[in-house]
Parts: sequence; structure tokens; C-alpha cells
Amino acid sequence: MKNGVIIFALAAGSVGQLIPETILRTDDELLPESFLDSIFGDLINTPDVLKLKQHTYDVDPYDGQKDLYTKSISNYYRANRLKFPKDDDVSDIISDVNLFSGIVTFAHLPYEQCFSDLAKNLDIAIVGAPFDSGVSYTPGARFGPNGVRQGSRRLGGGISPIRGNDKSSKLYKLPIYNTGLSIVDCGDVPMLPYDARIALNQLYRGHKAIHDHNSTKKSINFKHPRIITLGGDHTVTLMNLKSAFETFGDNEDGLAVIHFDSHIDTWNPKVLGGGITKYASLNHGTFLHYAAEAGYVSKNHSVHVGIRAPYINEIDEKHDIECGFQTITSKDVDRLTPIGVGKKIKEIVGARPVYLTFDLDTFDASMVNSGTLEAGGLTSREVMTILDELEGIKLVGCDVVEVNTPPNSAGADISGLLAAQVVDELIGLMVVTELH
Ligand SMILES: [Mn+2]
Repeated sequence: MKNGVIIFALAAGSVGQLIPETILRTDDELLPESFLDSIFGDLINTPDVLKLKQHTYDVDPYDGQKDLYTKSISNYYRANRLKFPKDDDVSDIISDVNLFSGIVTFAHLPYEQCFSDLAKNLDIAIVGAPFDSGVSYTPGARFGPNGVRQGSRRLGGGISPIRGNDKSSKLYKLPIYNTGLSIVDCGDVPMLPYDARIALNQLYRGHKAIHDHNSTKKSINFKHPRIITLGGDHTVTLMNLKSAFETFGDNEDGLAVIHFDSHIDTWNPKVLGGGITKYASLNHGTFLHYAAEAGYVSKNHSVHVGIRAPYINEIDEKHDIECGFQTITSKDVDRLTPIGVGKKIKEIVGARPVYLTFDLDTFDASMVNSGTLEAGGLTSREVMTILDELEGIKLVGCDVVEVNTPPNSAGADISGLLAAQVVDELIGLMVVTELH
């Protein structure tokens, strides 16, 4: 080693490019130290650092001077002063870089006023349906749209290593938010909490206003935007389905409906709701009965997934089949495997336009808050695998509902996070249809 000039490799490989690999020093310049050591002083002394320091003292002409190391730190900071931007520079504060700050939209997507400005072309529109006046058990889903958005704050960028079920999948490493499609958050449709009839009509008109937009040129297969609704109790799906059917449906055959739920939700209103009034008859357990009656459900090409809640009445199963549904129970997921379930769903829906509705109670009761929790449910990983296996279906609309995230509620964050992950999967399925 030559006197006066020494080249040191820094013992801080783990911090990568933050520091140069070598420091050229002369006796009156920097002394060797790891990056961590320079910041934290003696807080972290790894064996390598201690060795390096010892080496420094051994070779340095100032060997023995007690303030040598202290002097080296102040030299380091003098040579690496923190530089602030100019006072009128806002380049780093106008971009949305903090995952935990800012006005919350789904996955940091741009907000659009979708109900009035029809000139704007949209491909995928997120919209909230804050409503829980149709629930039979636990209320709270009126806060669901907000909860899902809160739970989505770490989504929006990056490349998921587990999107798609294998490397041949078009979903694999697909940056779903950055493919050139216009994906926006339209906020919520205001829904009157005092009268479900008014509220559901508001939701229908909100959907219709969004569907009236044209899609962008980037969209190959769809002339109008496809909507993902954040619920809201499951009653809202009837309006989502109505508008999707009117926009994308085949009048002869309805939409193939994929219904993730622990309950069938095709209950005859006389069984659930009691047939007391017409107003009471439409609720979160009967909306699929009405959807089937209205012709929105493609018979023999629609399917429940995750069913495990008991039938209320002995006619329920027969009535459910009459409404057009096949059933994959939660235990069928064990028997078929999640990939097998995905393949079976694809066989059932075929090439028809598909509406997918996801009740949060598909997940096991230990994981989420929802209107009517049930034991024996699916894990989030099983759900993600099943959904990814649906790659290529002609998905024209979807929703995630029964997301109970009321204020001061234990577990609300987890419900919002899992619901947001389902929405993320559904965006993937919508985006990938434009790549086929
Ligand atoms: Mn349901």
C-alpha cells in the first residue's frame, strides 16, 4: 500500500448503488468506513467493520490519535452535504409518491367525474355503491367502497410475481395498471339510505351514465367502458347486472353469471323476506331470483362458487337450479383444487359475455367482516388462483360486495385489503382480454 493514497472497498455491499464501490482517500480526506457506520456511528459494528477500522488505525500515520475516527465522520458529512431543491421547486411534491397519503382513489387511479363528462373515453371504471339497506344480518357495507379504497393503497404499481398461474399465462408479470388502457375511479354513486327503491334507481342511473361513455382506441373488444363496482350489500348487484346486460348482453341468453358467495342468493322472496311487502322482497338474498326472472342470467351457463350456507327451505335447491345456476361448494375447492375449479368455471361460461360478482363472505369467516359470515370458506390465495385461471373469459362487468368496513370496526382493514386484492385480480382479467 502506497503511503498517502489508499483505495478501500466499502464493507456495505447491501446498500447497492447508494455509495461508490471504492473511495480514494488521501491522509487528509476520508477515512474508510461502511455506509451504515457513517450514518449510525458505532451503533452497528460488524466483524468486518471492526477489522476495517483496525486496519485503518494500523496503517494510518495518525495511528494512536484518539479523535481520528470522530474526525473521519465529520469529514464524511462535510464531503456529502445534503442538498435541498430550490425553494420554488415542487417536482417531487406534485407526484403521488407516498402510498399512505393523498386523496384516496382505488390503487391511486385518476379520479374522473364519469356521470357528467361524456366526452371522456374510458375502458375500465371503478365505482362505489355505498348501500346496506338490503342486508338481513350485519350492516356496515355502506362503508365498503371507502374501505376497499383504503385497502388498495399499496396497489397500482410494481410487477406481481404471482399474477397468472404459470409463466405461459398472459397475466404473468403483466403491469395491469400500465398497458395504455384508461382505468379510472369514478367515486361513488350517492345512494339514499332511507329508501332502497330510490337508492337502487340512483345506482342504475349512475351505471348507465358510465356505460354511455365510449371506450378508447386501445380497447379492441369493447365499445363502452366496463364497470367494477365496490359494494355495498349484495342487492346492488341487480342494478350492476341490469346495466351491464343492457350494454353488453345478448337479449336471447342473458349474461353468464359467475357468483362467488357462501349463499345461493336466488332465494324465492317468500322464503327470504317473507313476501310481506314487495319492498321487502328484494334484498341481498333474493336479488339473483329477480335477475333470473328479468332474463339477465344465462341459464345453464351460470355458476355459484364457494357455497356452504344451509338452504333455508327444501325447495331452495330446486329453485336455484331453475334460476339457471350450477354449484361449486367450498369443499369442491378441496376436491378439484383451485386450478380445477377455475377450469370448471371456464367450461360452464364458455365464450359468452360474463358478469362476475364476488361476495366477501366467500372468504372464511376468520378473515373478513361481511353481512353474513360463514365458516368453512376459501383463503385469499385459493381465490387468487381460481380467478387467475379464468384468464380469457369475456368479462363485461363485475363487483366485490358485502365489504363491511364501518368506522371503529376491528378487522375492517383486512376486509378492505382482501376486497381490494379481488378487485386487482378482476382488473387483471379485464385487461388481459384486450391482449388476446
Ligand atoms: Mn351474497
